[in-house]
Amino acid sequence: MTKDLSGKCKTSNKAVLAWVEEMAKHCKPDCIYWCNGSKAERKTLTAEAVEMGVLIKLNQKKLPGCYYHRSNPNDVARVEQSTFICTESQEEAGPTNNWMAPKEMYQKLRAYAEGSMRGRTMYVIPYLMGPPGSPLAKVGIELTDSIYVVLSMGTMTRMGEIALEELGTSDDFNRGLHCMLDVNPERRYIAHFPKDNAIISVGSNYGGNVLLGKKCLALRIGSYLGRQEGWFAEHMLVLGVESPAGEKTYVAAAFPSACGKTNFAMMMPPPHLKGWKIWTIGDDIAWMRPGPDGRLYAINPEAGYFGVVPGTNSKSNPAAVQMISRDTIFTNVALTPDLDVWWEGKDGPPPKECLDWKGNKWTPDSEEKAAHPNSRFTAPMTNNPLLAPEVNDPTGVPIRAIIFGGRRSNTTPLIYQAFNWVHGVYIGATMGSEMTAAAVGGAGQVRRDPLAMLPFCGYHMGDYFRHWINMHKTIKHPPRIFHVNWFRKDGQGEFLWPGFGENMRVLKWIVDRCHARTDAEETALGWVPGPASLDLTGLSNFSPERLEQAQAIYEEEWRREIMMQDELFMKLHARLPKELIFQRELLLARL
Ligand code: GTP
Ligand code: SPV
Ligand code: MN
Repeated sequence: MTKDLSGKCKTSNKAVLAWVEEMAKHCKPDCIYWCNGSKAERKTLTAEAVEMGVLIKLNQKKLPGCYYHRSNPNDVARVEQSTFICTESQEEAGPTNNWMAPKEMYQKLRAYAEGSMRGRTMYVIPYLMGPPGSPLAKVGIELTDSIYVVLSMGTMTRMGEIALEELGTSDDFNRGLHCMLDVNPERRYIAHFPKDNAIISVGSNYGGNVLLGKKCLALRIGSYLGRQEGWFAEHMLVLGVESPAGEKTYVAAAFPSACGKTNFAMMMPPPHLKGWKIWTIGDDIAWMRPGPDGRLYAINPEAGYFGVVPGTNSKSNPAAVQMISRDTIFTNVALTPDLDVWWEGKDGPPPKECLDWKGNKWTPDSEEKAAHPNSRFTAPMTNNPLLAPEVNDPTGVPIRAIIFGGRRSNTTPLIYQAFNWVHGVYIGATMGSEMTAAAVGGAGQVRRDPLAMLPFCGYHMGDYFRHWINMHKTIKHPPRIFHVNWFRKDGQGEFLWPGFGENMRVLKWIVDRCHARTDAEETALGWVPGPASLDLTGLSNFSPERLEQAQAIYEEEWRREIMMQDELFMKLHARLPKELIFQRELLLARL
């Protein structure tokens, strides 16, 4: 068992010490380990995780620094039905969130947590979200009995002493408690207490349920604080586009879970546009606030990527292939006999035989998938060959365009631009998308996912729309707003648009629009590229007719779409900004 657990407390912060002591008394671990975030510590803890069987060491010749993890098969994705926002009133959490009174939830979860770390180690993880010294950065402390969480948080955040240094003597830190319990869906709760800046997660050991800096702090608690303090916490990638002339334009994009953020943030332009270059700031979360010059500035609060593995190959995402070839934890992919990893959509042929994500023997004849559709890599951002140097800039980067997008096999065109800010907020608020494996249940069904924040907004969705409309007044030079859909299909069920690196062509039009140097035509939905302004040079098997199909707006489909949007609007009725209802009427009038 535990060999070297000498992690000593390196803080004299009274609030931290008192809280850790209180939680330790309650959870009753055998020992407490304070993470310092050093390389030596990572080495020791990794070796310990291997010894415990939590990780398998992969083939170090092929995959230096890489490890393999299998989660409990009942615990493979976020569980939205177990996620709660515990505000004083249910009204404050709104109709799109599960709610329980804070007192009741504290009581329930404290009972689960009591004594639950007997015989186990409680790890104290101080972590910093955002570049050190950034006015947008925040400190959290996660207490966990999962060594997998420790190692993951070490990659996903700036973990250890750096966070305690940033905190100093302040008591302003997020208090996060994670207890694995027996990893039983019946006792699985991810509970947020926005007023206390606190999170309790029990009964899971997977991704967004337990890496508390990510969805819980950076999005749910973050969005709650952002509304109070005048900033945005969003489910958005952030990237920089460098033109052949060296001009850099920063763009943020909100696509729902498993709808293409990581791929877009790490895009490799096609040969025809090879003078253009993409720089990644972040692939999942953006914290944005107006700067003194009237522009909207964004930081990436994270330090790593927890990305979808299936479909990753040297054609779809060459930068990711390079990034995950070292220092990466693979969760729920397939394991080959030579301790390499495999997944559906990887380069090369499938292995003749391997173990699937559950550890069962798998061959190409097997009916089931070898890798779970929500299998993930956990890789440090410093491995990304496209990492923007600005990622550590405490002031962030000025955003020129915001792109919304969903996964829709019909109805929604490849690209259109909002007429103005409020129209853009309407487009974001009414976003629809087919559900994916990133959350348990409902895969393939279209649902409303406003600004890709349905599972992540820590308060009433109507108030969230209001916040977006109001913020316009504080941003003198607001970003232009766009909507994309990479996933529209033709009559044969094939994607109309080639996607991935070819998305650069759409992004180039967006950037050119921001700099007012390309034309557009007005449609009922918004501005679309003029006849020759979307550059299709060198795109094989893609006729102008196919583009027409990808851009088509069918009145019948849109009338149905607006009816579907009404379901969400009716739910939010009491707090729905009137501006959005006017936008709906204007759209109907234009159709
Ligand atoms: P989360 O981490 O869950 O928030 O997801 P994400 O938005 O970062 O999604 P990601 O980039 O990992 O993509 C998810 C899935 O969409 C993968 O299976 C990709 O292969 C697929 N995908 C991404 N971009 C495109 C595209 O342009 N076209 C098509 N057809 N598929 C895409
Ligand atoms: C998502 O579901 O949007 C993710 C993965 O980014 S998780 O961290 O599990 O939420
Ligand atoms: Mn995400």
